[in-house]
Amino acid sequence: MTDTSQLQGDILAQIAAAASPDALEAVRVATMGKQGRVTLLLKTLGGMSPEERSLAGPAFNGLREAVAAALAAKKAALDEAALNAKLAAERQDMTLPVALPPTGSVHPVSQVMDELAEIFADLGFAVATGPEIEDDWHNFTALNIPEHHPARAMHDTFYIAGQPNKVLRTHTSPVQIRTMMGQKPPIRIIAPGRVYRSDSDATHTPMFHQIEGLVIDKGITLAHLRWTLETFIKAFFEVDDVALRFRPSYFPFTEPSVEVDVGYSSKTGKPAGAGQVDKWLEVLGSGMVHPRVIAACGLDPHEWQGFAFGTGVDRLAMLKYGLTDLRAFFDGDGKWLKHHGFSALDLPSISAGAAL
Ligand code: 2NM
Repeated sequence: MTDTSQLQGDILAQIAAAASPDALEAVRVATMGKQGRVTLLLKTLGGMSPEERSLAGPAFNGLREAVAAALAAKKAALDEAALNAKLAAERQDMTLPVALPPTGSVHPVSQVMDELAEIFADLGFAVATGPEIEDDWHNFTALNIPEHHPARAMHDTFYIAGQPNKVLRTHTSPVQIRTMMGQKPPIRIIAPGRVYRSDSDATHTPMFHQIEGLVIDKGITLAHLRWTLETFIKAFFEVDDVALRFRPSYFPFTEPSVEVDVGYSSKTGKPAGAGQVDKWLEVLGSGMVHPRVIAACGLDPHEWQGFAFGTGVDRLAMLKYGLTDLRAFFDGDGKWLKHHGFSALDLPSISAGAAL
């Protein structure tokens, strides 16, 4: 009897001293586990005489119940302490200010690319893309620029060391070639992207951005080209009227070729209708796709005709947003972007209800 109450006091003291769930579990195994002191004690009942058992039985069972109750109570206390500690550690200061808005911004080139994609999407043009490392055939030959043609030298081409037939594309026209070869007309696409020319000064960078457009269908004429470009210029610069000047020019891949000047008003700093024009800016190159180019793509030029045009995205961005220094395009200067009103959260759009 005395032994049992001494053992109970001993075990309850160990339970009380257990400072962690692990320590408490160790006490439980040492007492109530298969080889635990209480378990082994209960097993001795089997070898006792009925008289001994009638005395020891209630005492041992009382011990077992007291130990089990103490273990359960201590476990509950330790669990609650652990939860309280976790809650205290995870406490949030609800008086802190909300997260700051992003401080970066959309780059003018990206903004203009998105605006162009939106304008031409409204006109039914899909966006097409292609590789920036091109083969000689797609970049030149298919565009009616054969080997040794002076236009190859004119393009200041970057070649790839050890790969005589590969170039960094000098324009996005190879995307048009790939499109004409890969899908049946009618075709209406724009091809925006990076292009590369070995040319670097105050107004030229070795990488710049172009967007070219292509329409291939039956009975396409210069009139369709003119309407499309006029509609595009009005939407892009957000003006109701614009004077366009078509000057005869030369590109190997178009015939006839025309350079397109946009009438500008110095007063508004925007394109303007004939009455307000006091200077002309060259903005686009274009023309009717050369029959040899159409044939090179496997189409019958007697059945299919089309127009194409191309322009520099960097230059369009400078004109629209009044940016004067091309070098700033490469600086990643947040203050410059902010100064010119570019924001992180702006959704590029044709905005201002630009009339299409
Ligand atoms: C320009 C100017 C004129 C042009 C032509 C073609 C193709 F693939 F259809 F022949 N793509 N782009 C083109 C025509 C590009 O950029 C100043």
